[in-house]
Amino acid sequence: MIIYGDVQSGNCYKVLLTAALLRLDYEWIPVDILGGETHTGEFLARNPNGKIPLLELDDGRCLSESNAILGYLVAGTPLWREDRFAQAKVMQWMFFEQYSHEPYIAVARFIARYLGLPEARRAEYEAKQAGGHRALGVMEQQLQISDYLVDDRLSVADIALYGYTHVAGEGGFDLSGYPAIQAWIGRIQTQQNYLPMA
Ligand SMILES: N[C@@H](CCC(=O)N[C@@H](CS)C(=O)NCC(=O)O)C(=O)O
Repeated sequence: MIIYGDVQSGNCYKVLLTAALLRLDYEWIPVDILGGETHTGEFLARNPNGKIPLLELDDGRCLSESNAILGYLVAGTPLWREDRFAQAKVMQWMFFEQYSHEPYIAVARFIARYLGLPEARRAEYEAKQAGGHRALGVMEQQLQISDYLVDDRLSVADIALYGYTHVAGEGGFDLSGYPAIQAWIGRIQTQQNYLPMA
């Protein structure tokens, strides 16, 4: 399979980390988002939404949306769950990631890290801080009662949230006030086959 992505992107890193933990083989094709490579005709034929990460299977079928790709990769592995309620809990955290976490933390990080915090986007960057801290607070509350987001075992929900949480500092989010999140980050980093972000 082929993974199209950018090594600085947390959404792409989620896919790379999942592939590493599961020891999956893949070809990596770097895509320059600032250079417009997600909007070429060739790329849009694979993902009409013009975004990475993108997974292309050996038979040519394509899958976009990082968390859908994660779901595809972990099916039938210990990173998914057997129990119906636990499966729904995993999805709950993955939807939370896309609606209540990523739009704040990933976007603030994008403005700071990719764009160099230009004055024209400073107000937007600052407006992202409250929502990001709110999301971190929700995670902190859960991680004070369980080692991982769903039960006491790593699942794909942890990978989905880890992608941008562990680099939240690059978006201006100080994690020192979130001890349970810091401990959880440490637990993920000591997993067998862990792959650090490039
Ligand atoms: N919800 C999508 C978000 C994907 C996304 O925003 N990708 C960014 C990079 S992190 C991108 O491709 N940006 C280029 C563009 O929008 O043109 C996912 O989780 O995969």
